[in-house]
Amino acid sequence: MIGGFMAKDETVHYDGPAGGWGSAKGIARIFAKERNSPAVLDTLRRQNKPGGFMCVSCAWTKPADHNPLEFCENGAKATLWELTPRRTTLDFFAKHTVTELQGWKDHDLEHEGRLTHPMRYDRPSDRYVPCSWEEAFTGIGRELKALDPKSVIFYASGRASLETSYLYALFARLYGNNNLPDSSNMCHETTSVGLKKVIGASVGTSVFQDFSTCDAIFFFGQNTGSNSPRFLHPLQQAVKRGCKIVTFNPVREKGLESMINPQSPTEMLTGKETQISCQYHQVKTGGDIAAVMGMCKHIFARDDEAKQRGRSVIDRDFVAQHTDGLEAFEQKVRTTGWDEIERESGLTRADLEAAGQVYVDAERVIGIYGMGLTQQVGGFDSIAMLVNLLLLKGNIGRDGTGISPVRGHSNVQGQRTVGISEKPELVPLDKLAAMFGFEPPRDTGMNTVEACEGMLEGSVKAFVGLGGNFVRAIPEHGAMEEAWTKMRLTVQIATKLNRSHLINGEVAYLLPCLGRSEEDMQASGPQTVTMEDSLSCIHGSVGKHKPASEHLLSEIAIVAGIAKATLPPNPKVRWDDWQGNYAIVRDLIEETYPDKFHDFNKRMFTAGGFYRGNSARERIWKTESGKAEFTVPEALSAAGFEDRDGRYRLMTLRSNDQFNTTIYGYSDRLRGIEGTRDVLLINPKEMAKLGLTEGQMVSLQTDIDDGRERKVGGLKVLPFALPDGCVAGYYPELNPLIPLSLHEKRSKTPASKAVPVRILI
Ligand SMILES: Nc1nc2c(c(=O)[nH]1)N[C@H]1C(S)=C(S)[C@@H](COP(=O)(O)OP(=O)(O)OC[C@H]3O[C@@H](n4cnc5c(=O)[nH]c(N)nc54)[C@H](O)[C@@H]3O)O[C@H]1N2
Ligand SMILES: Nc1nc2c(c(=O)[nH]1)N[C@H]1C(S)=C(S)[C@@H](COP(=O)(O)OP(=O)(O)OC[C@H]3O[C@@H](n4cnc5c(=O)[nH]c(N)nc54)[C@H](O)[C@@H]3O)O[C@H]1N2
Ligand SMILES: [Mo]
Repeated sequence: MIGGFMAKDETVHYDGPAGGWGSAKGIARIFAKERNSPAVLDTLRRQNKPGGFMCVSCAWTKPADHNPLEFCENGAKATLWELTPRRTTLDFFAKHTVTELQGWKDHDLEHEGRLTHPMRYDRPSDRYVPCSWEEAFTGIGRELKALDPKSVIFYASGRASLETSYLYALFARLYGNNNLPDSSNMCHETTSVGLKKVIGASVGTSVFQDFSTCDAIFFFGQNTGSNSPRFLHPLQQAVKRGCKIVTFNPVREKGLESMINPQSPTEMLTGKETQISCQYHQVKTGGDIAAVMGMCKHIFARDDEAKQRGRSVIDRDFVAQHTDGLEAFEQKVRTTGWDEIERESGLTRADLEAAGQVYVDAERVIGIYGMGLTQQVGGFDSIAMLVNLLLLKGNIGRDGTGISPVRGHSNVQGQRTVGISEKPELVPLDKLAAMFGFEPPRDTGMNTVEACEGMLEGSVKAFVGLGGNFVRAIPEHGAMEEAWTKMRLTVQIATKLNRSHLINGEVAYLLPCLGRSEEDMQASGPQTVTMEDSLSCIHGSVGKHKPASEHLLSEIAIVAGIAKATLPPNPKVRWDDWQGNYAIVRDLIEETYPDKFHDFNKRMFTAGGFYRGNSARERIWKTESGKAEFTVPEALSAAGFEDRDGRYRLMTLRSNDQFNTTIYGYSDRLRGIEGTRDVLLINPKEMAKLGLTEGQMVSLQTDIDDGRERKVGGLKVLPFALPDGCVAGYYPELNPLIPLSLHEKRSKTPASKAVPVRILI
């Protein structure tokens, strides 16, 4: 027995469906644990509805035709976590030294509750001490003015609103750099770079309506049940009307197997579950390129047969009119052997032919993907392969079709849309120059990996974090923590205490801000903020809850405060006006991006959000060739390293009880793993090969020979249904194992889903 569930096939396995009573219990547990007040329930009732407050958890869309309660287990947990009555007060900081707190677990740090006062790190006493906002802004401004702007990083973690993000990016450029890495750099940067290259648009092309008309959905490496649970509703409806869902994932994720809709009394009472995937393929991690190659082989074979009957499986008209490069791709598919495909994907020819046949039979197809594809050395090729597959039958730019990456943080896509980018070519700099009367920097800024490299070599001197937990989320944890303390200045804008606040530069500030669910009162009255969801719809969000402390400022007020203390006066740059009325900031966004944001203030409460448009959806291909591009992958494996005896491919996973580095608890309910996160998941066959027994403690060591030892110990062996040669554990605990050099080739997204490791017994 593990965690109350019978082990099945000798592997840890939860037999219940996603959703159902399990999710209701998950919410109740956090409600009790955080001792939230009943007023919080009102916030939940308004969650993700027009005029309400937009969830701080995932970026899944907020449909116009919403459920009576449009939130999921994890969205509720995120809200309850933000609205906790607990406070990390000045007393707490007086009691504990920073060095002592470094020994605390991620869960315990955040569980202390909301930060209440602006603070500065006092090195002699090794404690955070209170400081006034004025002191903080003046102190930060003084430091920034003394530094070379090129040596300063302005990170953002994907949660801050469009208004804050626009001003934050503007501040960095007025100050003098494009060093604007975003959590997206660790996440969907492969998408931004990859889709831009092959279809000329950096975000997905599907809209919500497409899920009501598609005939098949192919799912690659996205864990809907835990990471975007509200998405299970349209999936369940799709299945009920006959849509086929085919999943590729090394892990049998519960949400993609079956669900009970917690919004349906009948389903809850009868326990009737819907099977979600009609085929579930446990592809080897890094094996998706090969898997899609196999499907394409089948499609070409069916097309050859159809030709003899004067027909065609491939949409030749679409291919001729809209695409480039089919010939080279087709040749690659035809010359790649099934033996290679089976070896690299870990799947059989029969499996891949069955998946390919679903594609052949479907008129309208959507391709979904998440971190399973993006966080690989060959992530670009994996995404490009999925696009190849879709292009064969014109499945982009038509109703019921599309490529649909599922984004992470609630506004991570929007942050990029309004200028948080290290890539100046993606930002209308000339327009900014004219609007604000300055010469913006034109050189490319640093992304996350480059910022880390800069810290390691000492060229990066300061870090400003707009949310997030950078030091904990990045690869190369050990060396990075050491390098971090060598910086001159670190500034963290945050709601709760986390590990990144405990590894400080010489001068360090911790600035507490309002959460999105809280009322944001400014000179012109209560404010609205906006965000962009995964399907490119923009929504207004109004926080109504009483702020956690009277000393909190909004993120915009903090950015404005730092900016005013740092920059010389400029009559076109009116921080006080902007801070006093966010509608003026929305006007600036509209002026900068008129195509996407026309009538922004008028449209922001449109039910279901307003769509900001996507050229590829209109079949306008803003690529180098002017067409959608077929791509020949560089290699069949996305892992980017050779298999060797004793070497395993490690995936770092999220549990159902966390939001990134925020650990709500120790229950990965949907995988049946309870009570600990320090685990090594491995299949029974590999366990037998190594002579491992369940519960045995082992260490993992990175199997890369670059002169640096990376090891994590104290991991409990749990038998788990994974493909041979693959092992798994949790992020962020295993981040010390990920070398900074192991990243996607084009986008530099850290390759957190295939790290070469050895198991030390
Ligand atoms: N509750 C909750 N919600 C979240 C988050 C959270 O931590 N908790 N995080 C948010 C953020 S920032 C993001 S980016 C998203 C992340 O959401 P996802 O994109 O779902 O990311 P992960 O859970 O890291 O991994 C996704 C899946 O990839 C699979 N996988 C691993 N390797 C491979 C492979 O080689 N091929 C294939 N096909 N699959 C593979 C894993 O088994 C896992 O099921 O979720 C967002 N939503
Ligand atoms: N090994 C491995 N590493 C990974 C990943 C992986 O799958 N495997 N995933 C990567 C991905 S996809 C991502 S997106 C990154 C996540 O990296 P980050 O976005 O940097 O990390 P989070 O854990 O989301 O940040 C949590 C902190 O944000 C702060 N916070 C919460 N709400 C607010 C708010 O409203 N305002 C402000 N200012 N602060 C707030 C709180 O202080 C909280 O402690 O991690 C990446 N790292
Ligand atoms: Mo993410």
